[in-house]
Amino acid sequence: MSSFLTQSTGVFPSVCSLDCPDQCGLLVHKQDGKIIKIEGDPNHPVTKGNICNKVRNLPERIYDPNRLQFPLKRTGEKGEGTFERISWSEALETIAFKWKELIRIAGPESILPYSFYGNMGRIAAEGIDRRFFHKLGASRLEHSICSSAGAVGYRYTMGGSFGIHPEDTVHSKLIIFWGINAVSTNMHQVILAQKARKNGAKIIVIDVHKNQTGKMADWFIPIKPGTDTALALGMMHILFAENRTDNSFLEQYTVGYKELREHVLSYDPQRVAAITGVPEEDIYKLARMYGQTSPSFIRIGNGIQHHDNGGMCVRTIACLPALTGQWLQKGGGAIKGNGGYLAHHTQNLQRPDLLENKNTRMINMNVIGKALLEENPPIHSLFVYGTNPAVVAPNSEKVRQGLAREDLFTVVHDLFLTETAKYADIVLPSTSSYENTDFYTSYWHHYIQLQQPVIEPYGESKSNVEVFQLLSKEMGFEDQALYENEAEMINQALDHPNFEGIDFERLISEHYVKGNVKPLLSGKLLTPSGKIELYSKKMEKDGYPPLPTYVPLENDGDFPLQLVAGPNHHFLNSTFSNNDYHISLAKESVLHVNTKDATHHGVVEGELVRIWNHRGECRMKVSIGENVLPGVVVTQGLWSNSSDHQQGINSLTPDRVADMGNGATFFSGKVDFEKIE
Ligand SMILES: Nc1nc2c(c(=O)[nH]1)N[C@H]1C(S)=C(S)[C@@H](COP(=O)(O)OP(=O)(O)OC[C@H]3O[C@@H](n4cnc5c(=O)[nH]c(N)nc54)[C@H](O)[C@@H]3O)O[C@H]1N2
Ligand SMILES: Nc1nc2c(c(=O)[nH]1)N[C@H]1C(S)=C(S)[C@@H](COP(=O)(O)OP(=O)(O)OC[C@H]3O[C@@H](n4cnc5c(=O)[nH]c(N)nc54)[C@H](O)[C@@H]3O)O[C@H]1N2
Ligand code: SF4
Ligand SMILES: [Mo]
Repeated sequence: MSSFLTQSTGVFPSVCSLDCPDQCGLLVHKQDGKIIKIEGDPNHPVTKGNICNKVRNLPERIYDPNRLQFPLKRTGEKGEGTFERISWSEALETIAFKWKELIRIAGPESILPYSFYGNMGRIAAEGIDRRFFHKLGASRLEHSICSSAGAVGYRYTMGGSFGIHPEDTVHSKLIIFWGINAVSTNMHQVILAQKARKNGAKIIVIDVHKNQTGKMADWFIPIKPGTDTALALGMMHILFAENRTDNSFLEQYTVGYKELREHVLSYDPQRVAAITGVPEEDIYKLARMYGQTSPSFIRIGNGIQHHDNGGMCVRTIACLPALTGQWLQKGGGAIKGNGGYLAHHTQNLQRPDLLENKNTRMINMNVIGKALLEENPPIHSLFVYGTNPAVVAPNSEKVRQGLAREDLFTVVHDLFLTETAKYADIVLPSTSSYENTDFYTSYWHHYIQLQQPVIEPYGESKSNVEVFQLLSKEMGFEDQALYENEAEMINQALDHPNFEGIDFERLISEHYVKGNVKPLLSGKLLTPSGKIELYSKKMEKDGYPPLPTYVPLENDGDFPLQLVAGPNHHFLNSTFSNNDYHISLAKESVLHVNTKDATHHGVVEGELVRIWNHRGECRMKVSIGENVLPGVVVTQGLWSNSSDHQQGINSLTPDRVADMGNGATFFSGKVDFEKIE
């Protein structure tokens, strides 16, 4: 038993389990066995006691009266949300009976696990589950909804998810937040940037929306959605033309700068201004500031890569720091994601050897609606955990149609009766991460942390580990790997050079431990040449232009407005959008509209509008002003469909896949709107 559980009152170190780069160290206050308060742990080396309001108010979610306590069986129509309580043994027997039958009749690939990072714990999110589904022989899921286009693009240039050390950015003199709403989504990077600003740094924000982050910038640069590649190429054009490049760096650490120099000649500022909407003089000003200031740091966000051309966009921006030799300066360079530094032994943890058929099909999670409706041979069963596809996946009308199939046997394991769970045949209650043992590796800072159970499981809820072990037993699987405990799995995962000398015991005693992180350019990069690839032969082989190239967004139909529907400050994806307290903080969803478009559409501030396109529709109020460019509309938050505020925004978003990584294209959709009389 965890030592924390034996003490009914006390303060216990914990880690935020949400899908957020900051991965804060927390102090959980417990009284009489219940969490009464959550605050930041000042001892965490990077997050230093600061946390967001969402998690400060997390007890409201953990003890939300709507939280699931018991397994449920559906009694009404799919999607309706009528269920009755059943026992765990009935739930497990029902699932195993159905799956054994499906495996016999249609083969194991007729079963599809569908998951994401509602809990970032390595064992919960991509450990025990992988072992189980490998053994089962289920179809595999391509986990591409979040950052895969950008990750692939960045990898072509830099070899993997390796950027600079966040703590070093206090030394930066120029910080560009590029397509990231960091005030909401990476608040500790903002704290570091504010420190740098006290030392004289300037902060630039390049975004399609002047949101919280744009408002704190020294210079906000509005840009047309999906055109950032052209802006970066325009900057390169000026840097080369005005001899502002670091040629000895380029010579030693990069491949292809001469080809790039020729190539960017065609991206003259006049042409780039026409593409991006950024005035010519601003392109010059930006390029010159970037060329003159060192160290300079670019925080590359997820926003720019949720587009048809998102992979190429990140690949292109990632070339910029090399042009001025920034990677050798403390606080110079970029961060897209730093997950590479804390990569663990995934084979040990996930045990792909348990999967007999190495050709098992792979389903892209971004097209789950289409897959449920059209995949052949069909998917007959879906097991959803750690995600809420009815709300978060694109083109959600299709997703809901797929989930509504009478011949689809769906199981959802979650803490709440989410929109997705309402379509389930069986719902299993999940513990929160504060009830589990797991380890966490940030994709921004360099620390690994341990979560030990602070409270007993809520009601009859069970962790992912327990659920997959019970299912293994029920299925009659005997492999030892399916029954190992958390400490054993953690030690197997940490058997990796990044974690030399770190094991479960050390995580218990130290709680926050730094991975074995080496400076980025101290050895060869993981690109084919070992250098920064401005010209990439590998891209050419993979069917892309070998040099950074601007490709316009796909035609998304004859609608006048580009819709950018991103995260909400008070939610974490759809998490918290079903908790009254957090809804009260977020108030209501609004559509930000430029004054010109509002006039053109005949709407005034606060009016309710219907937004639609060929995929679906939803409703919300308009907020009119100059925070978005004409031709662009923005809304924030993955609200539950059933909340009064709006129908799901993803009814409108495209399920096309991006240029790289089969990534999502949430922000490349077009819409129109009209006033509701
Ligand atoms: N509060 C809160 N924090 C979160 C989340 C949340 O839901 N709420 N979600 C978490 C997750 S899973 C992720 S992936 C991250 C995402 O967080 P971020 O990396 O910040 O990504 P987004 O918020 O999706 O988009 C960032 C910005 O890109 C802008 N943008 C969209 N298209 C373009 C474009 O073409 N060009 C430019 N320059 N800008 C563009 C958007 O207006 C937005 O301000 O946040 C994590 N943190
Ligand atoms: N329009 C639009 N759509 C988007 C985005 C956008 O910017 N705009 N962002 C996209 C991005 S970047 C992402 S990452 C996705 C993410 O979307 P999701 O991965 O679906 O994230 P959440 O909505 O937070 O849902 C996580 C679910 O996991 C549950 N959960 C938490 N802990 C556990 C656990 O330990 N076990 C189990 N079984 N369940 C648990 C939570 O209760 C919650 O219901 O959304 C994508 N969708
Ligand atoms: S959501 Fe992000 S900022 Fe908030 S506590 Fe968790 S890791 Fe920290
Ligand atoms: Mo994400």
